[in-house]
Amino acid sequence: MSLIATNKYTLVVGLGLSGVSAARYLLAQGVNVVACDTRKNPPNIVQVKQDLPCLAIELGALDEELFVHAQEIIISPGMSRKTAVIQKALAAGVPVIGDVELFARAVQAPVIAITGSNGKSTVTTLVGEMAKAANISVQVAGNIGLPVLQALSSDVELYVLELSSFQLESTSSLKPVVATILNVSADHMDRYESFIEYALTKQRVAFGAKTVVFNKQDPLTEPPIADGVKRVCFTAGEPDLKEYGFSEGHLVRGFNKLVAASKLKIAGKHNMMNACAALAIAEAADIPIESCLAALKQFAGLAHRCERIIYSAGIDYINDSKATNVGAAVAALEGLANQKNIHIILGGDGKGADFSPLLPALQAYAKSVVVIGKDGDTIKTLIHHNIATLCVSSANTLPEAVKLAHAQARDGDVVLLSPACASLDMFKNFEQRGEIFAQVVRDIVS
Ligand code: UMA
Ligand code: ADP
Repeated sequence: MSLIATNKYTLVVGLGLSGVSAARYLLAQGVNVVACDTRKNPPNIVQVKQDLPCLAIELGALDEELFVHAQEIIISPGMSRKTAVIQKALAAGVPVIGDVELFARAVQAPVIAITGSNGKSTVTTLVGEMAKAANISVQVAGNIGLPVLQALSSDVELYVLELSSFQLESTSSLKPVVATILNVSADHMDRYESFIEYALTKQRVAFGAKTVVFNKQDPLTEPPIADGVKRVCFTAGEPDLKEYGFSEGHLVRGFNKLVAASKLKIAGKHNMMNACAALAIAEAADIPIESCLAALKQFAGLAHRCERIIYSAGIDYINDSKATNVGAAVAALEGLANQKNIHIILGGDGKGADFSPLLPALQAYAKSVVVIGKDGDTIKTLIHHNIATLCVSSANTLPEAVKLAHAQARDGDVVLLSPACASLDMFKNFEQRGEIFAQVVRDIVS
């Protein structure tokens, strides 16, 4: 408390990427900033202390006094608003906002805001590429990795932001030119009390939006919005006039064929949805369709998302490490299978998920399953009870799991890492999990 005895201060909670960017931004504006983090050693703390010598830092157990006396709190996305000290501060009347709200207060250029349970990074990147192809000075940022405050610049003509539910919890005045929820399936059930609470948090993306782009097949993606807000929709099926969708092997707008799916470098039904969403968003942001189609034809997808590592001896090895929830793993099974030909590696930290929505896709498309990680046994038991004929084995490590899947695979099969779980119980992040998978696959087949 001595740090703050006499001063008015803004409290930054969390010293990860978002917290450090918020502290840096506020200090540059002459604000008195105190930062705290429950971790005794948050990442890069030595560097942060060196770069921001004026930043007062408190590490370890959170001090309630620091919270209730702050003028404003900037909360990091990884920290829940339900944390006791945050609740105390809110009760004391202290505003609690996130880095995206700070960004919203400062930003001048239009913002496209993209959320959803799956496909955010893919669609955000694709829309960014479409804007680039139209020679727009565009900046992609947010949950995709670059904190929004670090992306603020007067040179930017258009921001394309990927926003997580965690970020949306503490954002209320972004007023995007286009807002979209791509899809809603259960995720982060260790943070939200119910699926509805999670879905409603996603709907915050549409606050003050000029146009809302929604998924016609997923009612939770269409938030209640005021009269006068434009709506554009996309679908995986045949669209109505002025809608984006899929018909006779083509992406279409109404009856108008735009591009054959076979001309694209991305594949799978979920990616066709993503392409339609990106086209609908781009139309709402006035990006010319010719530029959009040129960018779409070039777009090869992102690493760790249904990424082919190698095709060897008639077997496809696919890294879908970014499938950190059940919906993404179902999309991979449905998108990659040719009848029952998939050997899938599942498991990790399920974040409180109900895995049962995996069962129909496993029943239809999986030839074998290997489970790993914290929730591997839960998945194994669920499958044993519901699909007794499906062979499920356990592995202690990912390399062991890859070897087991490989040993069972035959000509025409797919070996797929699509864990339906977060990676943090066994790996630094999903990228490391995907890289280990790819390395083991290469070692095995070479
Ligand atoms: N943490 C503590 N104590 C604290 C503060 C944080 O233990 O006092 C923990 C959190 O629980 C979390 C970790 O530290 O496990 C990082 O949290 P953070 O809020 O400091 O995260 P940042 O480094 O600021 O990164 C965040 C997003 N991370 C989260 O929302 C958890 C990044 O998304 C995002 O790229 C970055 O801001 C820039 O905008 C990552 C993510 O996993 C990729 N997002 C989740 C997802 O996609 O499912 C939502
Ligand atoms: P996010 O940023 O929302 O996590 P990504 O584009 O990084 O989305 O993809 C994450 C996972 O979701 C990958 O496994 C990918 O194959 C899958 N995925 C991508 N788009 C969709 C979609 N429209 N529906 C379901 N799953 C999807």
